[in-house]
Amino acid sequence: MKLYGHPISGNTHRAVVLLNLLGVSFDYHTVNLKEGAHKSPEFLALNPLGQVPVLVDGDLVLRDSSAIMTYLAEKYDTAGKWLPRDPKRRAQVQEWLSTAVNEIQNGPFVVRAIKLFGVPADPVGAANKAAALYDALLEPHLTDRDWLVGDTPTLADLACYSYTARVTEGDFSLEPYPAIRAWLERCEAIDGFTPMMKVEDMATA
Ligand SMILES: N[C@@H](CCC(=O)N[C@@H](CS)C(=O)NCC(=O)O)C(=O)O
Repeated sequence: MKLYGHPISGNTHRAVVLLNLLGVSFDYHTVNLKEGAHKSPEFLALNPLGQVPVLVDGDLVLRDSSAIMTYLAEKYDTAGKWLPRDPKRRAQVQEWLSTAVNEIQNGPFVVRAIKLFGVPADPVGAANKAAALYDALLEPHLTDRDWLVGDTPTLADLACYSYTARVTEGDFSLEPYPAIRAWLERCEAIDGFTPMMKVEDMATA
């Protein structure tokens, strides 16, 4: 199993955190985004979109963090701990996986990408999308529960964690969101949880 990714990519982090929680060994290949390695012919042959992460398992090539998480859970999480078998719970996890690659990608991800990588996008629009997501959905949802789905952490929490934890790197404050901040701390306390590298640590790595 090979994972192509980058240490400060939250989409990569989603895959890494799950691989480690499942105890799956894998070869990690850093794709140097700064030098444009993700647009090289070799990498585009793996993912024509030129994005990380990419998971390669034998002849299977997956180019989407949610698909990677679902695949890993289907293959290795035989007890259904991270991806519940119960249809209702499973659909609820799927709902958050969609939120991770839609609303989180369009809001918190973009907020951070503008600040860190100079991605050309509207900073006010992205911040408004992040605030709308947190105000209307995440903060109220977490006010009276510990985890996004059910009573234990699932793929839903792992998928939504990465860019929410690092949205502050885009100068977006989580101060108004006590329930979200408490949930992030609970995620970080999961036994075997792999922290996501901070940009400041990347600079000195
Ligand atoms: N839908 C993809 C999105 C992946 C993505 O946006 N990757 C970013 C890094 S976190 C990337 O490679 N960006 C480079 C580019 O788009 O040129 C997923 O969930 O894995």
